[in-house]
Amino acid sequence: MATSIAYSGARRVLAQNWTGSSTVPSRTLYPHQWSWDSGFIAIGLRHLSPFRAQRELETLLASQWEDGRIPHIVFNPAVPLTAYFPSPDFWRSSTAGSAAGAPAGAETSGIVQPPIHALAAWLVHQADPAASERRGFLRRVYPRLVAWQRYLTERRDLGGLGLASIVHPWESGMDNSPCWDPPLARIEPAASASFHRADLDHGCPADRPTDLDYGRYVRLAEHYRDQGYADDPGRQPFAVEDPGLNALLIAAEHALAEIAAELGEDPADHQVRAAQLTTTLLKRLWSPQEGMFLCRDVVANETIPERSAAGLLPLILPGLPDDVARALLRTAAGPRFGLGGTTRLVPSYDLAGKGFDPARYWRGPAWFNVNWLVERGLRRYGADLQADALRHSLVRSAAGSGYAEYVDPFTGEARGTRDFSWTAAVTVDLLA
Ligand code: 9WN
Repeated sequence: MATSIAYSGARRVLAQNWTGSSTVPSRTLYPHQWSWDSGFIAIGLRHLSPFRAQRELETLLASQWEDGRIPHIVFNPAVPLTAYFPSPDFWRSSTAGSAAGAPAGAETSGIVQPPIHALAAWLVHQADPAASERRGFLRRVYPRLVAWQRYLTERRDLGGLGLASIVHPWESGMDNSPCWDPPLARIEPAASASFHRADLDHGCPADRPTDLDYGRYVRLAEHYRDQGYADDPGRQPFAVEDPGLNALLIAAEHALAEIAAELGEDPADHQVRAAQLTTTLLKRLWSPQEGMFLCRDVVANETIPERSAAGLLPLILPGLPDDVARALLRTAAGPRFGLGGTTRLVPSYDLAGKGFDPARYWRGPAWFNVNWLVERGLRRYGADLQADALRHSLVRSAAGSGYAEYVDPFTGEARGTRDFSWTAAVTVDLLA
């Protein structure tokens, strides 16, 4: 009974946030289409309507830039500029991004988010292969997904070793993670009077990033925009290799291999790339001392000594060495993340870290998309009992919090906005 209530509640959230061609993360706080949100949303929608799930991804891909990037926001022109900051007049993609091939007929942001999309497309196809084939879904999205991967592996290889770098904290999807504090400390914040934070019209300030963070986000985004969104190595004030984004990049390469094989094409290129990227990820970001992956500051050429849940996400990847997989499972269940012990869900950041805050966004609260990925990772490495317990806790916390954007990792108390789409989507996926 409880699960059927959770399922129908999640279905209601996804229905009310559907705009006709895609889903907003939240009707109030995020009234446009977001890139990695749409990936998670499609993964849930595939159980409710394979057509809507396909449409979700295709709508996003329709605003892909010619250089292959998928922008992190596709703006809805019917929504007033004041509803969300930074708005289209800040990013000016159709003009400032023209050299990078931004579409002329749509307004988007110019930065990106983690590449969950190929995995999402593969899972959407598998939900109803006949419906997918009828619409030629995979055949149409495959070249676009390949171009997206190549943008990340080539244009964003700012460290020169093969991994993709983010050039803005928003690109990690984990905006104010303490991992960004050291590289952000070098950035002169934009004056707070130069912009208006629309997020505070809807969100509680204690749950959101600080004004100082926002000043730095604005400065970095302006800098990138004013260079025409060019990705020249050495010209980015902020460049970080994030294990979360790179884990999804590799998972996407595995998914593309499956898609290629399904289309009768040779999957070898994707398989080789996935294996090479995994080797590089291990060499470059694995910390045997910490028992998890850490971020690397490409500008300062040093490891960032902060532990966030992003460092556990490579658990979703096949082929990790046994000692690495075992250490990741231990770290997840240890005092820093408390899985199966002190926490209900994996927190976004180290419980013992100096920046930990159970309420503030990506500095401690538990997020449902991250926990959905951890659940998959636990299962991949044989920790089925822990995965079952996490699945149960995810569903209970999602429904119990009104499908909150994020929750207190100890109590499950709702934080951020409610009726949040990916919280509902992963609930549907876990219950389907
Ligand atoms: C900036 C939409 C997005 C998520 C991100 C989350 C938050 C935006 C914001 O909301 O970021 O992109 O305005 O705070 O951090 O992961 O994709 O749900």
